[in-house]
Formats: sequence, structure tokens, C-alpha cells
Amino acid sequence: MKIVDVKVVVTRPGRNFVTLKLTTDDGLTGLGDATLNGRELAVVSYLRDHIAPLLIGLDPHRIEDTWQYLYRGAYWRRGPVTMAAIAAVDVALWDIKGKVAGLPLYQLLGGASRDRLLAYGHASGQDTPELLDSVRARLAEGYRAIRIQTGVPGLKAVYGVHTKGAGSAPVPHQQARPRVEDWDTRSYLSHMPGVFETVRHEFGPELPLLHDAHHRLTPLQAAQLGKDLEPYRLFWLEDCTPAENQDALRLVRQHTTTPLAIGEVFNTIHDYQTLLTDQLIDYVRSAVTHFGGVTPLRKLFDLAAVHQIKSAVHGPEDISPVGMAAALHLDLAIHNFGIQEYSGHSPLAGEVFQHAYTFTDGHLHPGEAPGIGVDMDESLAETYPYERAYLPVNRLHDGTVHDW
Ligand code: EZ4
Ligand code: CO
Repeated sequence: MKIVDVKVVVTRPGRNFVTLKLTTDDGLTGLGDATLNGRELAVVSYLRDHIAPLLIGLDPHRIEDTWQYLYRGAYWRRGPVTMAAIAAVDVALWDIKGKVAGLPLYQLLGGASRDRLLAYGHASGQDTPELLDSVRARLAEGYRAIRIQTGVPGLKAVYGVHTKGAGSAPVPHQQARPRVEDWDTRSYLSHMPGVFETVRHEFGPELPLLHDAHHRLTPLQAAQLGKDLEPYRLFWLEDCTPAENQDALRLVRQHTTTPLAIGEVFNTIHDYQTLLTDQLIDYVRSAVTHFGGVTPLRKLFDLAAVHQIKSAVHGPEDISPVGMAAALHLDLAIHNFGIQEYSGHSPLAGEVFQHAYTFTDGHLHPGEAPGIGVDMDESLAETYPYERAYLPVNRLHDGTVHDW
């Protein structure tokens, strides 16, 4: 079998998605997600201009070899653009292999290790009453674990605020420049413990609660927040410090028993090396889409398992249904599954990408369709053309740029 066609589809059913479609001489097709929020066209060019010519004529069954060929063969390694492009190829090849076998991808990865996958949803509000309403809305949708994000007195912006019709993930801004948000770490640190106290008081001690600090704290600030939140027994504190410095987590770890999750902006296993071997975190957060695909993420999870660290695949709306499906197959197969982030997609995205996976009673399942179980309606996709969009940027009160 040979790859005979490589197509990159860019579509915006509510938001931008980049999808790779490979076709074999047997007429089989495979899909892979290559969406890099706010920098989409860089990956499109990487795939169309540099990778597509290399794939024509290759045997689609050689997944590991193709991965190494694209990763090592480029000489220039790592980084979100490269790894999103390689991820799309990897997932599309797994999709094809599943279709050849007539099996859902999770069966090729060793079969199911559980019956269903616990998901967490996003609750957020400008103030605490609005946040409590948002938690109630998620509970009504069936969620059994919830991420809490809230406004801080004195600040206009709320990270992760729910936007009607667009889901709860941050909505890219269709303007010449990114939206500017404001930030003040001291106000945030003094406000958050009271928010969790109110949420626990309202919803009791059992509901798993998560919180994302979105890389905004110093190690000492993160250590303090982790200690202050201990009474509320968080499921985890996510991305408490900027992700590049693995040693930052050592200081946080020494001071708090609040579980730590990190890694949605990581691209390779090397970004995690100290974090895993020194057991500085509890959950690894990389997405199939930004980590080079199912093949390397499986290796990361296996290394994490040695250190009693669990999976928690990144699953915001900017991971397409194709990337989400791939994640769910891997989640079902590995032993050290932790939780899966899931905020769903707009109905439009659901029409363009029809998927076999399901969300029921707060749990996901990848379904039984061969491969990853997603079909793309290409003619519908064409009716939603790409529009440039940016994630927001963050500035302190004095105008200094801060991590978003
Ligand atoms: O802000 O995916 O845990 N989830 C997150 C996300 C990220 C977006 C960035 O594109 O932090 O909502
Ligand atoms: Co996050």
C-alpha cells in the first residue's frame, strides 16, 4: 500500500481548524489534526510545502519509521509548528491502519483498559455568583469534574470565561491585533482561596475541582497558592509557573501537597524529563495534536507511569474533533489514564467533523468505528473559510507584558 494523495484542509466552522487528509492507493483515507491556535497557517505551510512531497509513495503502515523520518530527518527538531505537523501525519497513519484492520484505534494500542473516560468541563464567571451558576450548568450537562476559573476584583479579564455559543475555551479575537487583557498576581492570589471556599460550601467536599493558573506565577507564588488551596482538596493546580523551567516545579513541590499538572504547551518527552524522573508533577497535559501524535504521547505516558504520574490530555475547543478522537483512543488503552479535558465543540464543528466518540454522564468513549472514527465533510468545510484570529495577550497595570 502507498500514500497517493496528501491534502491540507483549513476550515472555520466557528473557529479555525487545520486537518491533514492522507489517501492510499487502496482508496483508504486517514485524518490528522494540525491546529495550532493563533498560528495555524505556519503548520499549513510546513505540511503543504515541506512534508506533503515526502509522503507520496510511502507505505502508510510504517508509522514509527515515518515519525522518525520526519522528526530526525528534518534536522531542525521540536517546537509547536513542527510537532503539530508531525502529529497530523502520525494520527492519519494510525487512522488508516485501523481502517485496514477494521478495528478502532484503541484496539491496536492494546485494547481497552477501562469502560469509559472521566472528563472535566470548564466553569467560569466574572464574579462568584456567575461562577456558581456556571458550575450548576456543567453539572446539569452531566460533568462530574469541573475546572473553576473566575474574575478577580479590580481586573476586567477572566481567563477561560464562558462565551455564549462559543463554548468555554478562550475565543480567539478576529482583529488586526490580539485583544489585550489585564492581570495582577497579588489580587489573584488573595482572591482565589475564598472562591474555592464558597464553591466547596455550595457543592460539598466530593466534587473534583480543578484550577488553571495559566503560567502566571513565580515558583514562590505558586507554592503559596498551592498551600492556601490545600483545605479545598483540588484535583489539581494546572500550569502554575511558566512551562519552560522544569526546576521551578521543584520549589512548588517542596511546599504543597496540592496535585500539580503541566504540559499543554510542551512538544516532546524531553520537556518533561526532570518533571517525570524527579516526580515533580502528578499529571501530564500534552495533546496528541501538539506532541507529535499518538506514537510519542504513548511513550510519554509509559515513562510517566514508571513515576506514578497520570495522563490528562489537553482538550480545549482548539483541539479539533479529529485530535480529540485520537486522544480518546489513547486514553482508553493506557493503564495510567487520569482524566480528559473536554469542553465540546460548536454544532457547526460537529457537522464538519462527524465523530463516533460520545459524551454520556460526564464520561467519554471513543466509539467502535474503525480507525479514529471521524469523517470530515470537505464540501461543508469549504464553505467556512479561514479567518486570522489571535489568542489574547496579557499586560500588568503598568503596561508590562505578562504570561497569558
Ligand atoms: O488556553 O487551548 O487547559 N486548557 C487551556 C486552554 C488553552 C488554549 C490555548 O489555545 O489552558 O484553554
Ligand atoms: Co490549561
